[in-house]
Amino acid sequence: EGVIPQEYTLIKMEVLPPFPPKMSVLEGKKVYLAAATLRPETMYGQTNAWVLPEGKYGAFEINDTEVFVLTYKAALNLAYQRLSLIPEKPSCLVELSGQDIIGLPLRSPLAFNGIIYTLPMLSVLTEKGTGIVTSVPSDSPDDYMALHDLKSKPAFRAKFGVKDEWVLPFEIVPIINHPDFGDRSAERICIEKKIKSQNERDKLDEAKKIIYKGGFYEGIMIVGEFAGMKVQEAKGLIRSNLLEMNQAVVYSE
Ligand code: A2H
Repeated sequence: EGVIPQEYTLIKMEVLPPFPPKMSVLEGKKVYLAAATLRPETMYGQTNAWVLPEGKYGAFEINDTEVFVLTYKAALNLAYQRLSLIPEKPSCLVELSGQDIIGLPLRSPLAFNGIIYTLPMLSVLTEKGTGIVTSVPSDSPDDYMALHDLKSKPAFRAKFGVKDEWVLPFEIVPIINHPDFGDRSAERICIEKKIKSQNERDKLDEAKKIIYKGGFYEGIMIVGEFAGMKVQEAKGLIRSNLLEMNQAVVYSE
């Protein structure tokens, strides 16, 4: 909890019906996993969503028709930002664990993949953002290594009940050209740093530091409406579009 407020974009990842039995009370509602991101311009490259398997989540009423799945803490913050059916009070329809939502199929704004799945990542922090993270393995070393672990380790998939078809068909989608690391900068830096798994926290933090500056200040969009534009310039335009289309909301904490 910093002193300087962090402003995120919450991406509304729509849960596609039919819902599993634990979520049957939500039938007829528009249900979204709400993922907090600082990089809305990367949404073209989404391959999945991340949750913490043992994390505690809930389905909270945002208004008469829309429900967000996220942590209680995030629901409380949203309620104070006028995003709750009951003013200043989270309204939870059902409590869910991360394990309960693994495997949910999603449709997420801008993603070239029409349907993506909810998968486990062990480094998701439930105290930060919404506890839901959208995965862009082209540009995020955390996302790249977590997807790599699931793809390369059948036992890891089995442990969390992850089906092959939620993972194996999904490849890196190049979206940004990085001046030094190319258009799959996260993969490139993870290979160079010989990172073996999502558990190598220090190496991953180093990798992030190395690619982010160049990616953001000198990176060029290679897909989407703003292809050819600098990432730095495209970011605000893409964010405004998402907000205007009601495919995202602002969230600060
Ligand atoms: B970013 P900061 Cl492509 N636990 O979105 C772990 N990580 C979380 C999280 C949580 N509860 N909530 C958000 N995040 C991730 C895209 C992305 C992100 C790219 C590149 C870099 C990047 C796709 N994942 O973040 O600690 C989210 O991942 C680099 C900082 O608040 C979010 O943005 O600074 C970022 O961490 C927020 O991290």
